[in-house]
Amino acid sequence: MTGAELAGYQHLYSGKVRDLYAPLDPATGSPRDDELLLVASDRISAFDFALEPAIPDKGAVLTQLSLWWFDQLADLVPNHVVSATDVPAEVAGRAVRVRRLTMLPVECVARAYLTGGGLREYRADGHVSGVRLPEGLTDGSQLPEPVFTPSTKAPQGEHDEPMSYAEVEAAVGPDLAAMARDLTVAILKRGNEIAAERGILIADTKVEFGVEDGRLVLADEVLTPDSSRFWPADEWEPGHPQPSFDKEYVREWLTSPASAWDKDSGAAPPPLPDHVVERTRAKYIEAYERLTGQTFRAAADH
Ligand code: Q0Z
Repeated sequence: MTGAELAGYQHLYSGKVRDLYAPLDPATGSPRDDELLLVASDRISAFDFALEPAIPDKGAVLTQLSLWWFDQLADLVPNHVVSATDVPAEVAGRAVRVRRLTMLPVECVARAYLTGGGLREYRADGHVSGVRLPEGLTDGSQLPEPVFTPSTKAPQGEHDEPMSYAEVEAAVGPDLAAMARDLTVAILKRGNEIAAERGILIADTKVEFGVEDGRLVLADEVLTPDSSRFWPADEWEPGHPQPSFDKEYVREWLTSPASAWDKDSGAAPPPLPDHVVERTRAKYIEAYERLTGQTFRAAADH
């Protein structure tokens, strides 16, 4: 359910798995320019396709996990959260009111383990985002230190392109560039310190910052499985692609003969069977419960 209409809010935008609204001023009926409502849906994507059906409670799990991380990171960086409770009942648990900020025009990525686009860059010339790496690294290798690997914010449906650090400096100025780099790396380090105790590795993460009075404010979602690669620590074995903590069953089924789907055909994937939906839901909840040490409770239905 996209739920484009929310009483008291103007729908602004829908991404593949989330929706953005502006609260309406009750006095004037016009959209406020100082706050937004971020709503996480239960939609899931894989191989760049939105899949069906939705994963029950995924939006709430990711929203609650992000809120928990904002608290864990509060001594490193202020965040955009206004309220997680002053939201419409039909999106309770999966929506957050936030301060509307001027966003940095950069996807701030840090990598602690080598895979994906970072691995492709390393294989080409031994560097990732301008940083020279040791020889002999392979898919899944831990990096000596997390590396800031920023990228462009591509329009929806297009892929983000790597940006050099000099391009980030040119886009936002050297002071904000340095703050964004240092904070992104610090967030991933803190994330991994906490996650390691719970058997999860965070290979890489993408964060978004707003600017307020010349300072950076952590916005959007943070250290969720949709913005980061979570790997089960006990299965970590460099040398091949690592299983995804959350989407392993989805990817395994979609690429198995059981789905009869060819991911390179351009055709839309078939609907996920119930057992894949149920096991995937359980993985999201397991990630939340392992990381936070709290039992996940779904909000009552409305
Ligand atoms: C985030 C996004 C979507 C959720 C804009 N605090 C902020 N101030 C200004 N803009 C944003 C934020 Cl978080 C902002 N996004 C990404 C899209 C649902 C988040 F559809 N876009």
